Amino acid sequence: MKKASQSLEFFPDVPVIPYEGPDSRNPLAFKWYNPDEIVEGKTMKEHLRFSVVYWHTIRGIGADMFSMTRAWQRPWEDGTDSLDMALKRAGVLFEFCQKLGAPFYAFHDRDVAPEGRTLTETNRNLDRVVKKLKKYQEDTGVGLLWGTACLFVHPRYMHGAATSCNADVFAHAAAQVKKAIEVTHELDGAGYVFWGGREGYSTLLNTDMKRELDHLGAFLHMAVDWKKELGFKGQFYIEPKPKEPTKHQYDSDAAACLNFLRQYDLLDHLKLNLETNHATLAGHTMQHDLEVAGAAGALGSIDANTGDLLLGWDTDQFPTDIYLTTQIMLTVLKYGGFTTGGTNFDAKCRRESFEPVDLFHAHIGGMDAFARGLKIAAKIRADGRLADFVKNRYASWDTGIGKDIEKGKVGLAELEKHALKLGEVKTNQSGRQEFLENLINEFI
Ligand code: XLS
Ligand code: NI
Ligand code: NI
Repeated sequence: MKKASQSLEFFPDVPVIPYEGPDSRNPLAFKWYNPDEIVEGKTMKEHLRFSVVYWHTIRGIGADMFSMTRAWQRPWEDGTDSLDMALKRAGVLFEFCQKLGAPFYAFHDRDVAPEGRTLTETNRNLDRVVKKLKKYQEDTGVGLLWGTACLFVHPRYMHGAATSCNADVFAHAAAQVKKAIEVTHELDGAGYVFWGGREGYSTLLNTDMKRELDHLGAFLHMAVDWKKELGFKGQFYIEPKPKEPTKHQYDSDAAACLNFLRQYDLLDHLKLNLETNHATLAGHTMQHDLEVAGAAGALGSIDANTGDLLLGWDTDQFPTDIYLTTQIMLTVLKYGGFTTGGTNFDAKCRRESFEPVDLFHAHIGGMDAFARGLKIAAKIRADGRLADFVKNRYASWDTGIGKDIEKGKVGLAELEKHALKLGEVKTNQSGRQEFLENLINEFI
């Protein structure tokens, strides 16, 4: 990333955000995120790969289920969805990323450019904006973490896109994804995300689930083929979510996605983009889904947000819980860290936080929370007691019969012989959950 500009255009009252350390009382400074600080041999910036989302941060209006009226002050908006406005907004995104020191952004095709009357006109609009985004990327050094296609806002997708009951809708979605992959390639995106916005159902009474899943599998294969033909080297991801907008989304959690990918022979082509609040809506912790993905070699990227357990829907709040970020970073580090992926703030301010400066407070808080989580996780790993405990807990698998089982050397008959000889089995040592919970708190 190039040196940040102190541009006064869109956020005139906000300077380039400095790192001032934990004692600072400046709300527009980082207390923990120190981009060049080395943790486990890499800079924080390389570890965390922060990304700002176009949809909430640039296009959000503070809407909720009870009001679609703009609540948020964005002085640069002219109240239209024109191409000129779209071109101007690109400048807002890059000034924001530069002042924040976020090296990446992410977008849906329809976030950056307006739909036209026809697909041809829509694609032309997109090309115009993409040209501008490319220029800004070159000027600022801010890069694209991933692109995606919005297959859930337009009413044509009410029954789904790749899982629509209507083949023409499937074709329209395919055309849209083809173009979205092309522009992501043009912008040198590190990845491309498939989130099944309306791929699911409201009632099984009108749904042929098997047929819909087959179509989704075919759709993703077409995308994989197109990626090859295009020479796009970025990583494909699938993003699990159990519900919203449909009652039951097909990509419900990490395990369901992996099973789907395996069933349709797509496992080599897609990793997972895991979102914290989607995992909790599925009844899991984020760390659970990260472990499921990591164990399958499919931990790709994260959408960093958090939910509100009292509300129980996709509130997309900025993450501030250090315990949560510590757990996330423990698993991310365990599986070798991000390569193409990053920490993407798929998060939005509350409706009441309506001033532009709130966007800075929100992202600074999220970045500091992750920086702390990273440092704490690295300390826990360096200390080694947690890892040693887990290793010892499984010690019986490192020698003797355990080793033979893992090596596939024995079957039921040999194990019966072993068990009969033993008579009774000694239990393992205590699981010591409380001791381990206290140990984690030593570092927080
Ligand atoms: C919605 C999803 C969405 C994806 C991108 O809940 O999180 O924002 O990340 O389409
Ligand atoms: Ni997301
Ligand atoms: Ni979400």
